[in-house]
Amino acid sequence: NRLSIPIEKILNHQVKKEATASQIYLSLGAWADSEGYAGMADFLFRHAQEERNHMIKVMDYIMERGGRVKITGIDDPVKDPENLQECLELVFTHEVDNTKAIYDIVNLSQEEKDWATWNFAQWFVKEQIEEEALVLDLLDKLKVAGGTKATPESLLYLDAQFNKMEDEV
Ligand code: OFO
Repeated sequence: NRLSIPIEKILNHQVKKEATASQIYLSLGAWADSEGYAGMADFLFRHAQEERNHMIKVMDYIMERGGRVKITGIDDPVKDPENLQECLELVFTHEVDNTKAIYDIVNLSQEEKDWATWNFAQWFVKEQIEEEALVLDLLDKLKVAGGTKATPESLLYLDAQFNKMEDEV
């Protein structure tokens, strides 16, 4: 059976959200690079690509179910952070917001008894657990290094660690 109108709409909304996420990571990556955090910039740019892959995953699913993908404009990304702490907090807030959007898809698919979409959304439910945990881990590392009071030496060390962060899907 084809996607219902409300499910098609919420999935297209998610296509835009993933594109916006990619834009946010690009923007924060550009900020990190300009501040000299090459490792962090590299991590954020790689993650921007990951968000784009998420967008395409949702698009593929819409098309597979006989729906119509609608590509819209993307909102402006967040404004530049003041420091690394704020940068990571912005990323975390964004991921929490995305988790809510995924839960909205799960709820709607349950209401509509669209179990294929419900099942599809579970991949994202799991992904969000990983993404939130990853950012919390980065925030923890920064906290150990002294947070906003971290010395340049510890920030340099930390930045090198970010560069080594594993890529995901
Ligand atoms: Fe950051 O995750 Fe997409 O969905």
